[in-house]
Amino acid sequence: MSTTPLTTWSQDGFVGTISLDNASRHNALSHQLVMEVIEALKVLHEAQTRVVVLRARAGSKIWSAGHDIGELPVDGRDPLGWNDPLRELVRTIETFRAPVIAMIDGGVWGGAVEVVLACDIIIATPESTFAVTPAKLGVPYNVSGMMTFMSAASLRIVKELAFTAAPISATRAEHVGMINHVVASEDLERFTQGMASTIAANAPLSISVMKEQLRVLAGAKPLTPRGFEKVQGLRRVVYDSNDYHEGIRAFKEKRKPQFKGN
Ligand code: LCV
Repeated sequence: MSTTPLTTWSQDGFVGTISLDNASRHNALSHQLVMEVIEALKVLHEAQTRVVVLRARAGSKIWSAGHDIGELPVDGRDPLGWNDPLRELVRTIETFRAPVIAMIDGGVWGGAVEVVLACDIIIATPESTFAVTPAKLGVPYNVSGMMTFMSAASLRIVKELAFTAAPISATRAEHVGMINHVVASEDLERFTQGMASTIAANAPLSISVMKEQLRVLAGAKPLTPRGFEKVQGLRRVVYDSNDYHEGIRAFKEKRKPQFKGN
């Protein structure tokens, strides 16, 4: 693990800001970067922060390239199991006491889309895009991640994003209700800070309770134990497959993968 920090954070009054800052890897969600964000959230929680803005350093062309593909396991282990740092980050954001606003200017890929969708409010520039990539890499997706997607968009949109793995523009994402606002790049910070200040001036306890109520209610989907075991077990078919290895190999070799469906 590098000792150079891959993120920065700050607090101004009741508003906290966490900035992804690893341009050379397009803010890929490596173990280190993710743990730094989780740590920053813990510190901001202790500091009574009432709203957090999660952003990339100004000028980043890519908000985040998603899970660090170099860190995906190739030994038959579940790539996105319960203890994966990315899963922990999603849970930390979802259960963070105060709202987290994702401020996006650039491409958002793979697991980073889930991180963004786990945030409470999403504000993006028209140039931003969102790509759901497991099918491009041959990776199985986790069950709670699927639920995050289903809470963020209609089933039809989730299917299109998941099956094509193609980026969706911020304008379309706003149109289908996946994100809150599309704001021109030059107005993004002012607009986001304005919303953060509005939230910070409101009653924090009322907001944190509503956030938790909405999280519990949105996740209250009836599912039999057998149904859960089925959707969870299905994932193994993918991470045990040749295509899973091919997807990761192809990315590392900078070529198009040749998927065979086994
Ligand atoms: C490690 C990277 C990455 C990266 N990891 O720049 O949701 S799931 O299931 O799919 C989950 C498992 C997941 O989130 O997987 C990751 C999904 N992400 C992607 O599919 C995007 C992968 N990245 C790209 O397609 C390109 O990097 C984009 C289009 C974002 C930017 O292209 P560009 O030509 O501007 P490079 O590809 O040259 O990237 C710069 C360096 O960052 C590394 C990449 O390998 C390269 O390293 P080198 O300088 O050593 O060649 N990099 C980029 N993304 N996710 N490393």
